[in-house]
Amino acid sequence: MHACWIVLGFAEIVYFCDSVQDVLDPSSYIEPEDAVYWPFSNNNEDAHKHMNSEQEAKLLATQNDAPRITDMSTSQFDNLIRDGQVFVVPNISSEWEMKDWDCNFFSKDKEFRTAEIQQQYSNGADPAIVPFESGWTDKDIPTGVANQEAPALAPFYWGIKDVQYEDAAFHSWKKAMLTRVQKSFKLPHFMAPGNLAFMRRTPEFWFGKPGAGAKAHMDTHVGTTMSVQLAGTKRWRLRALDARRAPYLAMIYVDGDLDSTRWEPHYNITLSKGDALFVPPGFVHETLTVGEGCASSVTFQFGNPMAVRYYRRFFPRVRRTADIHEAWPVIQGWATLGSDDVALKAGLPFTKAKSKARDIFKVVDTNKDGIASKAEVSRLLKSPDDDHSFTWHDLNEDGQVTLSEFEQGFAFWAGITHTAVAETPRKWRKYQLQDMVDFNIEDLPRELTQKMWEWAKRKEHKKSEL
Ligand SMILES: O=C(O)CCC(=O)C(=O)O
Repeated sequence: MHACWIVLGFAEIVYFCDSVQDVLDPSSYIEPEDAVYWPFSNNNEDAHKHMNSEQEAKLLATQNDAPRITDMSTSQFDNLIRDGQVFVVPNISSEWEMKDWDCNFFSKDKEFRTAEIQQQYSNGADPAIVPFESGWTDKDIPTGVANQEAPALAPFYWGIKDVQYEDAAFHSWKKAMLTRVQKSFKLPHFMAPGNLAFMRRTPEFWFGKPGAGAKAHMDTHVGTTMSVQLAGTKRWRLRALDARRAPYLAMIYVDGDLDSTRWEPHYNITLSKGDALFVPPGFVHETLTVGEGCASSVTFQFGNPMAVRYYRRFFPRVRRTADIHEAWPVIQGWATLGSDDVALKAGLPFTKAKSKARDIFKVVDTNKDGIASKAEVSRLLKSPDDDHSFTWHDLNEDGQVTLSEFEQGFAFWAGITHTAVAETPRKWRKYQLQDMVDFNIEDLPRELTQKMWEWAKRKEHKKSEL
């Protein structure tokens, strides 16, 4: 008798069976429950039933915090990131040169004060673009959101990372500014060294007076985001992407759209100076400066490790949510071990895919012992430091990938992809397959995306009635 393992959330469930079961057959696979997987505390709707809106606002402001972890080890960190968990590491910037870079610093600093910053999330108006030294904190530009919980004022953004590229937005940004930013933070001791280069490429700053913040939205970043509070106090509200029953090719979580209805954040986290918040990809987020002073913060992305286990466990919704579509080809690379077979792009039915998996496994298992080791996978991918593919397939996390794990990991990806593509109306299927080469789903005309959105909504509704 074999022991068959599946890992659900943090709970490992062991099945004993005579033959290996299809634990990742898309037709029977159930994604983990959000409230179990992400242990946010305030998930009991009954607790809200008898409250007035003021009481409820108070409750929401104090609950749903994320774990705050002070003695972080590398292995704990890597596991949290691979699982796509939300957490805070306090006091991360105490040894950084930028630790006291508050709004006042930027407006006075000899080098930075002339750099332009851009207003974000303003209410339809052309966003203001002003230098740091302009006294921008005196200006109140409304975001126009009706939702009382949402930020009423527009924040400012300094995307200094873009100075690396030809089309950098402003002449007032200098490469020397980015170099200084790059020298003014340190890689946290628990993060893999390879992340430093990643973080040096991605710094951006956000500023807001009390009441200002980013409207609820989802970014297309494929890696995890780290936001470090340099000054002031900021509230973050977060929600994981929702489960989906239909393939969406139109963005669901467009800037501020969620504010037209009431949305239920999973997390409500307040950051003070020195706190670092880690946000998995595919999370809706909204920010709000609270308290007295102007808030400044710096944000980075990194890719080592990637949130691979989160992507796998929630792949049915990830593959049906266009907002996170940049992850689709990346995940394909992990699941197929970088196969360049173009036909695979559209996935395969689960059973057919298991047989294809056996062919690929023969290539990776060079010593023919029935196990794909980390070294064998790395050799095939020609990438010694990349363990993302291995993590996708190592279902029981024992450090080796058996043939049956590989079959499941591969056929799960292929089966879900196949269904998402097959369920898409024929005339739009190309958008499932061509993305990110010459065109990006996000750039499709608004009328078309509106049709796609309405179609997906109807399809989802019909399925939920079955
Ligand atoms: O830090 C903030 O206030 C906003 C950050 C944000 O929305 C983003 O990085 O996408």
